[in-house]
Amino acid sequence: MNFQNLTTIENPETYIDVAFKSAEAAGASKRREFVGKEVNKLIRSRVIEITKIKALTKTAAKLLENIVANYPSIDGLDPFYLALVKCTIDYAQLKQSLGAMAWGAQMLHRLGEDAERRIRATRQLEYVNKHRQAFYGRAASVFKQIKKNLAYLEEARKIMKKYPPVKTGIPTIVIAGAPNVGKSSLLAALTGSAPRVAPYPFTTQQLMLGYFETDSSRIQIIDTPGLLDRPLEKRNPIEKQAILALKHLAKAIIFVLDPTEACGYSFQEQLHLLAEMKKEFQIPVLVVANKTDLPYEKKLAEDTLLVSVEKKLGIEELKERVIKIISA
Ligand SMILES: Nc1nc2c(ncn2[C@@H]2O[C@H](COP(=O)(O)OP(=O)(O)OP(=O)(O)O)[C@@H](O)[C@H]2O)c(=O)[nH]1
Ligand SMILES: [Mg+2]
Repeated sequence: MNFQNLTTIENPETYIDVAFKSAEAAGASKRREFVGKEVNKLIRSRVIEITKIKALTKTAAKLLENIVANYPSIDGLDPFYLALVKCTIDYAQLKQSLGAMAWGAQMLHRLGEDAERRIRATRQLEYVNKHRQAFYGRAASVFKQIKKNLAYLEEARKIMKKYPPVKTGIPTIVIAGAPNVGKSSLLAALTGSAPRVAPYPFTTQQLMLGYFETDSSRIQIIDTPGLLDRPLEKRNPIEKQAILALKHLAKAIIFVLDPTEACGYSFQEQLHLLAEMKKEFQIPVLVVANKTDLPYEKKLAEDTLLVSVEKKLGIEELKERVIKIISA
């Protein structure tokens, strides 16, 4: 899903301005058609004002309809993005705001038809202009009534623009683990992408993506913010994003341990987090012990793969294990 290219939602005044300008332009061009022609004043005025009304209705309604059309169709979203929307945006308000755009467009059409009918019915020249003017006022008021909704759609757009451009259709592995254990370093080593790496916890503040090719496919690796061992309801929004990726995208987890405890979290704590993850997500877990270039005393389970991102040890072996899981 492409959230990055959503177009800016403007304030009502901007839309009113665009719509009114198009109405005036259409009116002026219609007026020119009458130059030098002998036409009854009432008829001429009717034609010109109705032209303006139609132009305004069409432009204004189209502006609102386009907002809805350009917005991702929320119900059709992939489960990961739907969950992300629900966790970062007020879903009910979003739906209501999109509904308000449809309401506005419909309202404009109805008001336009109504004004046109009145103008056709009147026999008095001065009423033609009055009806058109009243229509202008009502059309502007429609936009003012949806001011809050426009503002909310713009707010939501700004949030969605920052969503990670995750690909939902390709095999995906999620790197997880306690803070500062070397997850981002590992992503870089596996995929050549360049996430921020720093010697302190919580460096990664959003999902980071990388890819590597195998003979037959492309594999997506997602690096996540460091997780603390705590219940889901206590997790912050960034941790929740990581959980969503694990739940909806991951075919397997690479769980990174730091047996040297240089990360600042005890090995015991890390193992507890690992156990929790295994319980919560019923997918294969590849356990990796990183920083093995440094001394450590902790005993590791037999199936733990020893790596050192720093010394580029064990990376190829890890890639092979990833490919094996993906093709299983
Ligand atoms: N000695 C050693 N240090 C490493 C190794 N891998 C990563 N580091 C260091 O560990 C620190 C944390 O690395 P990151 O890759 O940022 O760790 P992270 O798990 O992504 O951290 P958060 O995003 O904060 O959770 C950095 O200072 C790295 O240079 C390794 O194999 N050996
Ligand atoms: Mg990181």
